[in-house]
Amino acid sequence: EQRTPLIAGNWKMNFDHLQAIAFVQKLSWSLKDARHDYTDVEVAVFPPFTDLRSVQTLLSADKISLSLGAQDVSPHASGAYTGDVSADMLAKLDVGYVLVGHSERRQGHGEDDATVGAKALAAHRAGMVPMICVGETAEDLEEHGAAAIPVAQLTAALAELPEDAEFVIAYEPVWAIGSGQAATPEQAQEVAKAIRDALRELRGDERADATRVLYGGSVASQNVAGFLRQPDVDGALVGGASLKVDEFSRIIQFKK
Ligand code: G2H
Repeated sequence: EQRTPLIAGNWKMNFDHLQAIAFVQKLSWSLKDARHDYTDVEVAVFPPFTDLRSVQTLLSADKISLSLGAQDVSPHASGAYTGDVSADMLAKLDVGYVLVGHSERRQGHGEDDATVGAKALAAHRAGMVPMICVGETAEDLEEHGAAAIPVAQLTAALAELPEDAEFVIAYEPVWAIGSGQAATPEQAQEVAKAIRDALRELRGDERADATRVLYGGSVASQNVAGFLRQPDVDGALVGGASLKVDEFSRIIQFKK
């Protein structure tokens, strides 16, 4: 198993483009310092749409080895979809990853599994890697246990994607998001393993072994290593703690 750990910062609706530039500039200094020991960790940021062009320009001008992600994408290719942003528009900005199915989209914007799958497909077609977010609510947990809903959400999304499509999975228990109450490393491992087992069934061993499964939900510098130590957890999707440059710098320098 040779999965490069991925630490992704989901900024959500924070930072205008000037703040974004200042943040990435500062982050790049600590990336350069830290990189000597951590060449095998991929770090990504997911800024709001309006910041992407500025961040892209900075990354390419300063040769900063930070991956770029978008928080959403239109399922449609182009046309009369007021307010939507297409996958091609994102791909042209060197966006490598697109979040799909984040619980804040599922819950706050009524996105169902079909929409999530269509968005994942749009990202894939444009040459980007969808980061498929799955997770159970507190009620789901009580009713179905931890793994059933995430696995069902994953299965539905993958039904829309071609067999050979690459993707990343972010397991984010809804009860752990922004609550300060993260899952335990053991809970994260249990579901990450169930997800990988499902991937084996759905896509075969090679894809299952190559696919990164991240944990998200109140990740911070104090708890990140515990998650990364788990055999089936390959990184973290970080929200609130990715907005403070010192804290995010400590997170990306996690020691196993
Ligand atoms: C979950 C996570 C990042 P936070 O939404 O996607 O946010 O770390 O603030 O719980």
